Amino acid sequence: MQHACTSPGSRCAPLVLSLVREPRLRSWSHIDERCAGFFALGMAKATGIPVAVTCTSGTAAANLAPAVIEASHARAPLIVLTADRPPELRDVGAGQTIDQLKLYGDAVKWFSEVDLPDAAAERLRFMRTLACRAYLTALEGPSGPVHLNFPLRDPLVLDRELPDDSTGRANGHPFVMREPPADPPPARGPGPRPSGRLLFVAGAGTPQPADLASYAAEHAIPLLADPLAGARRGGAAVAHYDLLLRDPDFLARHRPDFVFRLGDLPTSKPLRAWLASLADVPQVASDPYGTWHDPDAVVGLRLRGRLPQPDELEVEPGWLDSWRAADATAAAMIDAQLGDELSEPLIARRLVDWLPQDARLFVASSMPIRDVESFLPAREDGPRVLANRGANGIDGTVSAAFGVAATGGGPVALLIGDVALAHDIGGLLAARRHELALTIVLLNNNGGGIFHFLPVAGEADAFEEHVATPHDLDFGQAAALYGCAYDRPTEPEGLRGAIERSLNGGTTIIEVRTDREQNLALHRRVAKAVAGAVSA
Ligand SMILES: Cc1ncc(C[n+]2csc(CCOP(=O)(O)OP(=O)(O)O)c2C)c(N)n1
Ligand SMILES: [Mg+2]
Repeated sequence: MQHACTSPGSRCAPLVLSLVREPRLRSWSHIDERCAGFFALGMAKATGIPVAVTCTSGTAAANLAPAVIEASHARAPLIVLTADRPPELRDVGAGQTIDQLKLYGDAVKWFSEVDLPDAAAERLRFMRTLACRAYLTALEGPSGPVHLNFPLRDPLVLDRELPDDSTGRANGHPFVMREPPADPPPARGPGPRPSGRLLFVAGAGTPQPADLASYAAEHAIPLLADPLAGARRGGAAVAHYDLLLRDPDFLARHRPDFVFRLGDLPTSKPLRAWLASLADVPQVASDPYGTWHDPDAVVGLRLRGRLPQPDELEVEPGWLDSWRAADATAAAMIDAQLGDELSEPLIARRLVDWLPQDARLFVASSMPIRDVESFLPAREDGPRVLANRGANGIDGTVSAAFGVAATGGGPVALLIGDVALAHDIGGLLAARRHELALTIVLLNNNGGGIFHFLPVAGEADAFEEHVATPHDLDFGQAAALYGCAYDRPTEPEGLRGAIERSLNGGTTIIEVRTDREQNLALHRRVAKAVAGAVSA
């Protein structure tokens, strides 16, 4: 373990002090437990290594729930350490006491009510074993959150010396070590022989995405990869499937014979609807964790994360060329339609060009993640894309992005809408308290632009106030309150310059104002132009 997040309180002092005084851990202090949870989540997603998060008793523990739920859906390893009152102080009117047993329900892989600890040798062995078990459980299988609840009695600080503890292993080794999980067997076995028009669909959690991209290119199999898969690259990548698959003509001419799905399902609605309509086409899902992403019940074979063996494949000649030609046409139409005016799709398309190779891009739910999926071109390398797409929440996004920044490595950019930023505005506190740098590109359309794409937009009496929720916030003031720099470019070159300046250090909010209605119209124009050009 490398990182822990703390939040203040009296009951949690023994946990906080233990974490903070452990020299092998870096502890990050947070005021708001919801922010602490998402910050820890961002670190866990970026590193894949379990991160501890601790808090005091009562509603503090409930505030960790959103991050725990996202960690569960996104397979991120979190170790949640909640402080609690001891049994004699539960349900008797003692302050700040709620029922914390199994507080997060099935969202955690494991819950343990920790015994009131004393320092006898056998209790210390139990405690060390418990710690190793929590770590390994969070990490292994599919990764995910675990919850340890600690009843703690006053005085909550040491009132005498700790006895000598000689239970540790030599050389600081873990108390319990476990053999790493074995590789899955080769992906042969039952099911149809893949041949003809093969297709790869890859989402978050795709194992070895670079290998997949080269494999797809080598065997001429179109690869439809969500940017979260890390596989939108190489000679087989089809970047603009979200737009291509809106055209019935294109669908009719590109019916596959065999679909091979890796990782989670991508977000794209047209892609999901299309896969659902291919109920009679053999579909294989390959996922090392056995995650069940099949809302339309069309998958007929599940593999454990491997690709088909090369000698099994027979791919129809010209099949990939047809996809790639359509993708190139789509790209040209997108660029022609977007022109050089600052718009939400243009930023989703070009933001990565303005970031260094080693940057990481965190993308908020709502239109940012959808636009990145639709418009981000295929590229050989470039920023890793991260998001909270396990449970698709707009909450905790700022904190999660700061958590990614806290793990070191290259710079981190966050592409976020105004409602999502307002939701986690307190997350900005991490910039100053932890001196973290984050380039926040804020798409401010004063409300939830996504809802204009949905039928609810027609419910005129309630739509604007209760669904779109305009707030008229002045984010420059938020930047000032939290000690962030602030910029408001109005054209692409200005945005590029602002990003470049921001990358020199510190946290900057770079606000781009857009209009929800115009954004809807622009998306429709692009989709229509792409469909027209591809049909032609
Ligand atoms: C925690 C949570 N609450 C509510 C929602 C529903 N929701 C989805 S998108 C959205 C609006 C987001 O607006 P904004 O961040 O400005 O992005 P835009 O739609 O404008 O791109 C809301 C409220 C959600 N996904 N998560
Ligand atoms: Mg918005």
